[in-house]
Parts: sequence; C-alpha cells; structure tokens
Amino acid sequence: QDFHLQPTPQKYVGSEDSVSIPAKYSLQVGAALQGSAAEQLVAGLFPDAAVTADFSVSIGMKGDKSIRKYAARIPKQAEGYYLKIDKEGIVVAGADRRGVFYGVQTLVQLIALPKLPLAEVTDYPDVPYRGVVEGFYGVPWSREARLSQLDFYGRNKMNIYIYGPKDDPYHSSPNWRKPYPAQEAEQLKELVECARRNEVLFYWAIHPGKDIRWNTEDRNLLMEKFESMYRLGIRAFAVFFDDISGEGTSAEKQVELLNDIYHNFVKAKGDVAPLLMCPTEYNRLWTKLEGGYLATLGGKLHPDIGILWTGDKVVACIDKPTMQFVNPLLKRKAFIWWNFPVSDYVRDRLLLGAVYGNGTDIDDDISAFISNPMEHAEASKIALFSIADYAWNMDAYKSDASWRRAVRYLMPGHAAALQVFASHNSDLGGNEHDFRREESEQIRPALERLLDAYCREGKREVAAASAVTEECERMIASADLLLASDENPALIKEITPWLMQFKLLGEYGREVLCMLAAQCDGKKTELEKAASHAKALQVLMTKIDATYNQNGFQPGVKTGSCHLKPAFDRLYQEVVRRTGK
Ligand code: LOG
Repeated sequence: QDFHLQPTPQKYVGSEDSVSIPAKYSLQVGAALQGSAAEQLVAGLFPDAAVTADFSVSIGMKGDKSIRKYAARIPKQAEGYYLKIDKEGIVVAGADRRGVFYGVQTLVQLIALPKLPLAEVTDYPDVPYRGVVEGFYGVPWSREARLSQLDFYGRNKMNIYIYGPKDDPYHSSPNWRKPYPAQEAEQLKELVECARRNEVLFYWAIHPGKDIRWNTEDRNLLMEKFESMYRLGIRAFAVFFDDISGEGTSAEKQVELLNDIYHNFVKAKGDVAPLLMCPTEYNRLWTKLEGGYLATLGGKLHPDIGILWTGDKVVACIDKPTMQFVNPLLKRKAFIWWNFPVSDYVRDRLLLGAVYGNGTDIDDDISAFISNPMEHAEASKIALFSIADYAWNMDAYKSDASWRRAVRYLMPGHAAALQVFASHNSDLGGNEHDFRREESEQIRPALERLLDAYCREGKREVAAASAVTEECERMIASADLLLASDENPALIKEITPWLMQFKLLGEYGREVLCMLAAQCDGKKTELEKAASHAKALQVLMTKIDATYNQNGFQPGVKTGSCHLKPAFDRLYQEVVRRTGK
C-alpha cells in the first residue's frame, strides 16, 4: 500500500506484512501520562481495553514501566519517539510527553490505512519550535478557524501557536492596557484548552510599542494585562515591537522591560514558558548596525529570551547566510518568523503554492521556524502542511511532493481540482517586498510556444494550442467541482471569489484560443462570435475584481495573474491587431 507519513519521519522501517488489531487487546498507559493529550488520544483509539489479552498496546515515556523494555530505543532528542507495531502488539515510547503524543499521532495515521503495517518508527523533530504566528494585518481568524488550526497543528506535529493578530485591539495600541471583554476572554480560554489537547504551546503576544511610555504606570499595566491572561490559562508570553516608530523603539528600554518581565513574571510564576520578543529591527534590511540596536539586545537581553527574526528582508527565504549574519548579533539562535504565506500586502491574491526556498542545512542554526499565514485560515493550511514537514525533517523535505500531499490532505475527494487551482494561484505579483513565487509552471512552456508562434509569425502552434485549451477546460471543470463541493466548506468559503474568477479566466482563455484558430483559418463569423464572448468575459472578470474582496489595501480578486492572464490578454490583442480591428 502506498502512503506517506506526515510530517516525514526521520526513520521508518516497514514491512509488507500487516496486522489487524484484534477485538480483545490490553492497554497500558504510563502513569506520568495521566490526563495528558497523548492519553486522551489513545483512549479514543482504543476504547475497549481488556485487562489481559494476547495483543497489547503500551504507551509511555522515558522512565515509565509500561515501556521499560524499549527505553534504549527512544531517540534522545526532545519530542522524539519510538513506535513499534508487530503481531504481538503496539508500543509507543516517547522521550517526553510531547514525544509520546507525536508517536500516537503517527499511529493514528497508520491505523487509518487499509492495513496496519508491521513497522518501526524512530522519529524526532529537526527544529525545536515549529508552528504559526497569527501575526498578520487584516481580519483576525475566527474562533472556529483557530480551533481547527490547533487540531491541524497537533496532527502535523507543530508545537507552537503565537496569538498576535495586528488588528485585535486588545493586542495592540492603545487597548493592550485593557483586559479582554468577557466573551473574548472565554474564547481565549477555550483556545488554550484546545491547544493543550494538541500539545501546542499557546503564546499570547502583546504589541505595546506604538504608544508605550517607559514609566511605572505602563509597566504595571502591562504586567496586569499579563496577569489577566495568566488567569485565562495562558502560560507563554511574547512582546512584539515590530512596525513601530518613536519612543517605543529604544533597545535599552525594551531590554529593561523584557528582563523585568522575565524576572518578575516568568520566573516568579515558575510555570511559564520561555519569553519571546519581536525586535523593531527584525530583518537585515531594516538593521542599522551603527545604531547598535541588535547589539544591545544580543548583549543585554537575558539569554533565555527568544528573539524573532524574519530574515534578510521582511519577506524572505531563510538560508545559511541569513543565520550567519544574525545569530552572532543576537548571541543566540534566532527564532524564525517566516512571512509566508501571509498575504496582507497582496490581499487580492491567494498564496497556495509550494513551500520552497529555505535552506535545508539550517536546523542547527535556528531555535524555531514559525509561519505567519494568510487571513484565510483554511487556505493557509496548504503552506502550513509543508512548513510542518520541512521543519520536522529538512533533509527529507521534497517541496513539490509535500505540496501535493498538502492539497490531498485538505480535499482528498477533490485533490486534482484543488491542485489545478493551487498551481495557478501562487505568485504575489509585483510587491513592496519583491517576493515572488512560481506559478503555472506546468503549462508555461506550451503558453510560451503558443505566444511565440502567433505573435511573431501569425501561426497557430497546434500542439501548444491544444495543451492550453485542455488546461482551460481543466480550470473550468475544477472551479465547478470545487464550488459545488461540500467536502471542505471552510476552504471553499474563503476562496469562492477566486474560484469564480478562475472559472471565467478558463472560459476566457478557451475563447481566445477559438479566436486565434478562427483568425488563422480565415473564419470570419466564428472569429466575431468568439471575440464578442471573450470581450464579455473580460467585463465579467473586471466586475468580480471590483465587487468581491473590497478591502482598503489591495481590493479585488486576481488569479492566474503571473502567466495565464497576461498570455490570454496578449493573444486577444494580437488577434485583434492581425484582424485589423
Ligand atoms: C509585520 C507583520 C506582517 C508582515 C507582512 C513582522 C515581524 N511584522 O512589515 O505583522 O504580517 O510584515 O506584511 C510586518 O513581520 N511588517
């Protein structure tokens, strides 16, 4: 049977042979796992355990009696696990609590297969923290979206979520000083509980720098806010100083505040995770070495405080040189905040493309790899799935294969249609960060041949024309299949305007090719018919662009904008030019 565990494990040794779990089995769960997420997951998988049976399921972490025999096989890496399935039973032995949970998550994937293979998995993550920072501008994710995300992180072995949506008034200025109203507070509590069930560390971030005054009053208000968040169950905190100007940007003052929080809040509580901070100079382009900002952080910020870093620019891929620049300055391994697939500076686009461009040799240079996603939560999972895969096992990471698995994961029943849509919705177009992504790669050669032959010689390259027509047919059918599907309603809701636009673009491309054929064959009536339809489709696309997603930044709905739309427009104009109209 064909399957791929997600994220790709470090070591999987399987056999063709399989076992079916008998009706009667015993279950031993290590004492230290009482009440843990792993125990809850296991209880759901094995609800009817007997006291003794020939088939035994043993779950435990290092030191537990239940898995003592396997202690030596547990990887020494944090969050590692050893999983064994044979004819006698199943063993999951974790290096720690989260390791056990991840072992059970792997078991969940294996049990879902038609046959449970006999296998041994020895597995652990490459990067200590893997996850998401909800750190974009725009409409913050809904309660439902966040709950679904946290489950998704658990399944994909991501262990951190940082709550920091720029447009939550209680995260940023001036309301960072105030506690959340009752209803929002309740929802945060619920999220914290959901994160716990998924072994996700729930960080709550504050963004006070736009109007903070460096006095005792604001210091106390910040501490009180953290206290109120602590009372909601939050046990991990971050302070963001990005995108501010003025007094708030002082490195000395930021360090003073953070060290104060570290000693008098984090350490004083005793059960709070390592403090994180996002600096004002959070990327190389914005770093003024002569100002000494980063040197001050590096030298004076308590070494246990993590520092976020987006790379060489606000939006950039991360590689060895990125890390060689920043780590010596910060005097610690930077905590990578990757600004992908965030789309708050290109809001008329969907970024559904493959995750590629990051070095696969940086696992020892980073303390974390977390992604800032799109305001479209469900659509962001395409990228997040691959980011989880990459950060877990960099050596094994295969961008294209991971992307296809991500698409299949989101809509297994419509994977082909979603893949067509995703492959034409990935580039950002020209943007302030000069960050671009490949788009429409498969059809590009045919598009180019078609354009070249027609624009230069007025010839219709038959093979290319039919390849492009077929792609247009696929676009139209994919859009319809997805729009009509109820397989993943949250996703379809987010992408509906783009699906509508995508269908029109397919119809437009098809009609433009009809125009081209008619022009080449000298069929005047057909040419006129096709041209008037193509023109109508242009009008409809403009209307969608002016009607949906009307945000105040980059309003509109762009699709296939990197290669398809420009090629169709160019061909349309060329037919018109050659017709002499
Ligand atoms: C913001 C972030 C925003 C992102 C992309 C950081 C650290 N801060 O330029 O909130 O989503 O860029 O637009 C940022 O990246 N500022």
